[in-house]
Amino acid sequence: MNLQAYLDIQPEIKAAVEAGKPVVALESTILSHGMPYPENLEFAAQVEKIIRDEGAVPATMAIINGRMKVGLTADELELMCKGEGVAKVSRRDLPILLATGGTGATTVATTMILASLAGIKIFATGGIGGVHRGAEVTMDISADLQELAHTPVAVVCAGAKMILDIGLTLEYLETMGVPVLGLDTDDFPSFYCRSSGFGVDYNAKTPAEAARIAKTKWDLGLAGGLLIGNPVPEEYAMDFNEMSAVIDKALASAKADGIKGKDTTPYLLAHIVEYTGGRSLATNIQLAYNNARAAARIAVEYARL
Ligand code: PSU
Ligand code: MN
Repeated sequence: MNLQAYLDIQPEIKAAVEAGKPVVALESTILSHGMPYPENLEFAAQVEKIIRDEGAVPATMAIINGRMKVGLTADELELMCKGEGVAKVSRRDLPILLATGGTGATTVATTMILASLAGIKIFATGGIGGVHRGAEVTMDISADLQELAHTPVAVVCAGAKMILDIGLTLEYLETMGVPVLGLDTDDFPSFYCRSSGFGVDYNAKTPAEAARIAKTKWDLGLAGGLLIGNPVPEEYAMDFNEMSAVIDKALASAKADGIKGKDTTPYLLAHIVEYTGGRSLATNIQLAYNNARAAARIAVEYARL
């Protein structure tokens, strides 16, 4: 396969990967379809800075004019943040976008694919997609979970939002053989809140321990990734009961508006921001910074192994 026909890796990132230096992958759907403009511009720059301050190289992913981009220029980041004409690209969409010269933002699933092609093992995001509530009827299960089953990347997240059925999401990951670690926590976090009522498989006390578990999985030749839950810092966490009510309201609104498929997650995210008067956006930004920092520390430890 001639990957160069499809893939552009920024020279700094390529050199870091080749030298075994720490690199952290970042997604762009969080920018184009998960956060409003212009708040996402400042966020995109800051998240990259946090990773650099920890001694790792950031690699934000996107599809631009039919090419897979590992690492974006300032102009390309702005294009993703403005989000005009920017598709949401999951695994199924990738060949279509590349063959037709399209432009799109990468989800967790697609970011894992690009990271894996570029040799990047650690990825920071906000929250992952999962089994949606009511999936027993809609069959709406994010492709992110299958990607975790197959693609060797460790994903650092603040858990999953309660827009999902977190219990079923964790069952699905168990079936697919994906280790779910907590970073210094026994509880799987629920994005805005530090716990979800569900536990993790193992509480990794330090970034070094998380890195060692990831390396061990891949040394064994076990396919797929790992999920690392990193709770939002206490001072930015939101009230569990308040968020449960907000999410129920957003879900009811989505149902009334007939929202389905790939539009569901962006619709719910936008309505949650609206219903909380923007407070949820501040939490979202802070938890993603926290994940970038943790992922960079894990990448630094992984590079030492
Ligand atoms: N969940 C969030 N914020 C996000 C997403 C999910 O709390 O921004 C984005 C991620 O890019 C994730 C995608 O991979 O939505 C999942 O979409 P879907 O449920 O359509 O698979
Ligand atoms: Mn879906």
